[in-house]
Amino acid sequence: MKIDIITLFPDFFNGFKEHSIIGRAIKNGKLELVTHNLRNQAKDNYGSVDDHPYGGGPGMVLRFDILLNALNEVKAKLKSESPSSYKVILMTPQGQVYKQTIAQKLAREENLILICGHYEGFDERIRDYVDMEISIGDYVLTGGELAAMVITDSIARLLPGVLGDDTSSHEESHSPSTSSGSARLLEYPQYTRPLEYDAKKVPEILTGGNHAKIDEWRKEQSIERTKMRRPDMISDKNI
Ligand code: 6GU
Repeated sequence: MKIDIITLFPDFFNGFKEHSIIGRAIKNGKLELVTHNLRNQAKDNYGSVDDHPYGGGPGMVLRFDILLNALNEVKAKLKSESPSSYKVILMTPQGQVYKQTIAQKLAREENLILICGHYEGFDERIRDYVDMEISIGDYVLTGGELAAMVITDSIARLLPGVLGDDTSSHEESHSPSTSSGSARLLEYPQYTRPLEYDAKKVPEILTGGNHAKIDEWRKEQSIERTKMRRPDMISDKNI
């Protein structure tokens, strides 16, 4: 999978690209992550990429020509320019609210192109050139970069071979349960050594060696936890 990110702040992604699971996925060739500086599209000596909004109002707006040229440059460098081989995603608080099922769909694409907005926004006309608009939640960020990292991270960990253990991305919170296509449960509680510390003990069932019982306990814990913490995620038909 290749992810191209169009941004005014490519340096934001430096730490993200270098460390931990994402860093390793890039080194191992499972993920290619390329940032493109929108500033390189500027036609004047000042490097300006934004301008005042027509009709007046506060703030600056990212220019349509700058955004479109950046997008076309990225597309031209793809291995295949066939529209079926990539998806263009605009990062905006006005987009569809991101969730795990979207991550799972996007993880099947060959190429993603993420466009990060900044300042007050971008010229409306760029919307006609994107396949999808994504928001990562109901709050406003200063720019799309953090959102682009959230999306990249959530997709990268679903790519084959990126997590050490292939099952670890399946069992956890927010993944579809295997028994029902639509159920989403939070993950059960996990424990490791020491067995007892500060008078707090690990539940006995986990050390008894009865794996059927352990599975049953974990499922119950998942359901209880989801009911308590995220009743919006659950309905009786899902269990
Ligand atoms: Cl994708 N961009 C911005 N600027 N703010 C957001 C967002 C995106 N998602 C949630 N808030």
